[in-house]
Amino acid sequence: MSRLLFALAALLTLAACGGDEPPATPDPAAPPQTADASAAAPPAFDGPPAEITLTPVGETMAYEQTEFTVQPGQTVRLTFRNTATNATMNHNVVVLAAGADANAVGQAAMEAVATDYIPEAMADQILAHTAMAAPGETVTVEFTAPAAGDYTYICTFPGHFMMMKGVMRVAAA
Ligand SMILES: [Cu+2]
Repeated sequence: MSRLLFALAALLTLAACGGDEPPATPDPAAPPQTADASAAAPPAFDGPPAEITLTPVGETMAYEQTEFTVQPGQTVRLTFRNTATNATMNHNVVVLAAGADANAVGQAAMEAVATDYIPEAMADQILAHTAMAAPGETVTVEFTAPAAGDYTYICTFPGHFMMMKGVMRVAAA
């Protein structure tokens, strides 16, 4: 009996080890990691998340809230309620990394139709982004606030970024 159990155990071990999982090697096709914020990682934050809600100004290409403040390392729940009714007024919120070139990201986004106007080649310049919200839709993204500083956010729907922007201020309370 014990011999049978031993054989069974050996078989199971073999099965477990003999899987065709390839060794973990970095996948060259994997998308680049977002936010090169590792250089300035925020300190651990011990507190409730920041609940931030943005809306557009009527049927225009502008955010009602052009700035908000969160704390370094704080969890940010960023919600965008697209209160527009004009069918052409799609919007999103794209929070840019420190030192990102908002114009370059906005320009590249215009070509990024397949990825909902998020330019994947510029992922290292994007901290976080919501999905694109059609009029009447609400979208949310959750992320960790980076180190203290000012971070621009823009809407990357084609043509909007020059007008539709704001600043996320990260500062210790
Ligand atoms: Cu927009």
